[in-house]
Amino acid sequence: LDYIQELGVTALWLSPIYDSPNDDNGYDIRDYKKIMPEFGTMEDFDDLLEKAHAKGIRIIMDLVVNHTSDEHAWFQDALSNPNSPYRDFYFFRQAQGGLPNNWTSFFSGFAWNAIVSEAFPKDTYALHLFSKKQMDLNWDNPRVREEIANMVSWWFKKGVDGFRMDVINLISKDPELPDGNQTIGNLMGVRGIEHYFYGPNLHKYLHELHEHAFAPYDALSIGETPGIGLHMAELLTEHGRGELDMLFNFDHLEAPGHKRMEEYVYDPKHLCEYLITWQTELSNNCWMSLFYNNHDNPRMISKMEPDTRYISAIAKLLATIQFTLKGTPFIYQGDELGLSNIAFESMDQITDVEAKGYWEENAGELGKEKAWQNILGGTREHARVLLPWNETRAPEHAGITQEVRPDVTEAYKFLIALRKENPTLIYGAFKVIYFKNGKFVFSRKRGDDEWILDCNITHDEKKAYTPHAAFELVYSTEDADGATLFPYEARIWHTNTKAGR
Ligand code: ISL
Repeated sequence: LDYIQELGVTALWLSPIYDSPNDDNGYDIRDYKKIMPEFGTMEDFDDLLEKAHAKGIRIIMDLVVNHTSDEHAWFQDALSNPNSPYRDFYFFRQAQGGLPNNWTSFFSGFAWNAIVSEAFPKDTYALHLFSKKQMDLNWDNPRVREEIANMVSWWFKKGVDGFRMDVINLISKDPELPDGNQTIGNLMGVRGIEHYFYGPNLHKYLHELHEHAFAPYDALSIGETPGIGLHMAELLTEHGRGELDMLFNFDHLEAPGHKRMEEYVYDPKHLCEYLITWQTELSNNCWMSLFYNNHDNPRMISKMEPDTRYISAIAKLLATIQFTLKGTPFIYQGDELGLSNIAFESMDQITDVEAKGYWEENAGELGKEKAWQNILGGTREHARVLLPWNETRAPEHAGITQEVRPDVTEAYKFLIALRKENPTLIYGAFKVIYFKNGKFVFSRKRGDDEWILDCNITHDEKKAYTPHAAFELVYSTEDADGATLFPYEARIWHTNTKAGR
C-alpha cells in the first residue's frame, strides 16, 4: 500500500482473490465469501481494506458472476441432488446425437460439458463459455439475480468501494440458445457470441443489480464488456440509466484485422485513432476507461516495437498520453515499472488455460512453430509473471527475470501528480491539433487554461510542435526542448500562467 500511495494511485483493483480451484487464475470462483488461502484469510482482507482506506486508497474487487467454478456448492448440489433448488441456476440441456448447439468456448473447443450424474438423464450437457470448469449462470432465473445482489451487498457492507465486473455483458443469453452463425464465429473467434454479447435482458439485469446493490452504497461499477462498441457503451454507461459507471472496451488492443493470438507489430496510429474517436464521440454523459494493458493481454510496449532499445521511451509516451486524456486511467501492475513481454522459450513455461487450449487446438493444423509464435505474440502469460520484487515464482516461471526501469516509474509519479493538480487534464475539452506523419498533437482546454501534448509515435526523429509564446514547456519524456522530438518522445506545454495575457 505504501508503494501504491507513493505512486499517487488512489484505487486498487484486485483480480479475483476468492476461494477458487484456480483453473482460470481465480476467475472460476468456488466460494464468493471466502478468500483464496494463497492470499490469506478474510481477516487479512479486512486488514487490507482498513489500511487502504486509512491511506485514501479505495478497494475495487473483481465480480465474476457470468459463471461459477464447477466446484461451487450451487453446481455441486445441482449435480448430486435430483430435487436441487440450483438445477435452474445453470444451463443444463438435453441433446440426443450431438450438443445442444454449436457454440464454442473462448478457450477453444465446444462450450458444453457432458454431465454424468444420477441426478440427470443421459445426454445432459452444461454450458461453459470459458473453461470446462467455469459453468455459466442462468441470469434469467430471478433467484440467481437475488443471490448475486445479496452477495455484492455483503461485500459493500464490509466497505468495498466497487467492482470490476467480469464479462458482465454476456450474462443475458438468447433463451432459445440458437446455433451461432459460422461467419460471425470466424470473425469473432467464438461461435454463438451474437446470441449473448448484448442479450435481450442485459439492461434490465444490470439496472436491477445497480438499484439493489450498487446505488445504496454509491459504489463504483466498471463493466468488462468484450465486443461492446462505443454506441452500445453509451447505452450501458449513460449516467441517467443506472447500469454501469464506465466499461472496458478492447478495440484498441489489437490493430484492425489482427487477433490477439498473433505475432505482428502493432501500429500506434491505430491506438491514436481509437483514442480520438472515443475522446470526441463518447457522449458527455458517459465516462471512459483509459488503459493499454491488463491481465489478459501482452504488454502494449512489446506489441508496438520489437526493438527493446525503445521500451522506456514508449512506456513514458504511453503514460503521458494516458494521464492527459479525459477518463479514468488504469495502470496494470508493472506498467509503472516499464515491464515488457517475456521471452518464453516453451509451452512448459505457460500456465494459462487459454493458451493451453489454443495450443491443443492449433499446433496440429498450424504446426508447432506457427502456433508457438502466435502464443508468444498474444498469450496472457506475459502479464502473469509475479512482479520482480517477489522472490517466489510459479515453478513454470523459474528463472524468469524482468528488467524494471526507474525512469518510467518517475514519469508515472510525475504524470499522476500533474493530473491530480490540474483538473483541465481530467475534464477539459479534447481537440486534435495535428495527427499525421507519426505525430499526434492534441490539446485539453477549460476556460483560459490550455494544455498541448506533442507526441512522436514513431522510432524516427520528428519536428517538434512549437506553440505560441503564451505556452511554456512543462515536461518532456526525454528532458529535451530542442526543435526535434526524439523517438517516441512526448512533450507537455501549458498556458504560461505567469506571462501577461
Ligand atoms: O482477451 C480479451 C480482451 O483483451 C477477452 O477476450 C477476454 O478473454 C474476455 O474479455 C474475458 O476476460 C475475462 O473473463 C475470463 C477470464 O479468463 C479473464 O481473465 C477475464 O478478464 C473468464 O472469466
